[in-house]
Amino acid sequence: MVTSASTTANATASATKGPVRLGDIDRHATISARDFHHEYYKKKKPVILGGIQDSWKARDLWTFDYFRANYGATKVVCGRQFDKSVKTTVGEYLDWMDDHRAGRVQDAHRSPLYLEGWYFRRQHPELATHYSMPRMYADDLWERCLPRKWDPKGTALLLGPKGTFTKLHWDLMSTHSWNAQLVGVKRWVLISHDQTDDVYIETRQGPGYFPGTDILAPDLDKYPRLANLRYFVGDVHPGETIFFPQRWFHEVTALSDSISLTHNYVSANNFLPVMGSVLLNRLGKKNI
Ligand SMILES: O=C(O)CCC(=O)C(=O)O
Ligand SMILES: [Fe+2]
Repeated sequence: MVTSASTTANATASATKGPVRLGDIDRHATISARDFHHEYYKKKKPVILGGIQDSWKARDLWTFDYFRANYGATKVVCGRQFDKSVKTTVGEYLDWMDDHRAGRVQDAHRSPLYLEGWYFRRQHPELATHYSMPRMYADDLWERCLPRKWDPKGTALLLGPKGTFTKLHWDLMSTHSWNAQLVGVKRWVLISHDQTDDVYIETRQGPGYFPGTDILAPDLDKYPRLANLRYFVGDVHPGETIFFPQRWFHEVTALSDSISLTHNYVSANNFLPVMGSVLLNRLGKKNI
């Protein structure tokens, strides 16, 4: 059962000028594959789902301590969105998180240093056995049919402290996505692709952060078109998984220390756009 309405502009749509909150992202404690297919997949509508992780080993196993004890020496790159990226190891990053928590480091950026892309599948394939592809997305054509070397690097772990921020963007190559929240809570802001004209190109799919483009705190003098945007919002809690279809813009803030798992995928209803993007990429064209 849907526990929150999502389509009507609510009364909180402020009198003050700025992006308008349309409502909450739909949320279900559980959902049948059939209902998911009809209500969300076919309509290309985002939703937050419980239940998906219930049978996952990762659900209890994946903690900061577990990653420190077992993967401390693994090389990773942090902080890709902001300034220059930092090469480190999982263990060093977690030590940095401890220092950050204790107030021993100063952060000059909009987001604390963020391990936002630990592409673990090649390095540590056993981690991929700790979860299973959600049954609703069983037609993941990328996983099933396409050459592994074309993998768009769409599967990653994200670890970070409270306050990490991912700027508004849409995901690579017109893929659909799911993002499973294992530890901590994240606030997601979602904007439909039919508003693309009012989203500045800087924030589509590319590196770099542009101060003033935050949807929850926009600089409307610098980015006036942001005032036209209509967004949905939802907090994703441990054990919940958010699904969002191709080309939905999203901005994400960690409300507490967080571990999440992201996966981009291809299915029948986005296969052609993804293939178009793959082709453009292989021809060396930017596809944002
Ligand atoms: O969790 C975040 O900070 C961003 C996640 C994201 O953009 C994604 O999963 O596509
Ligand atoms: Fe994303």
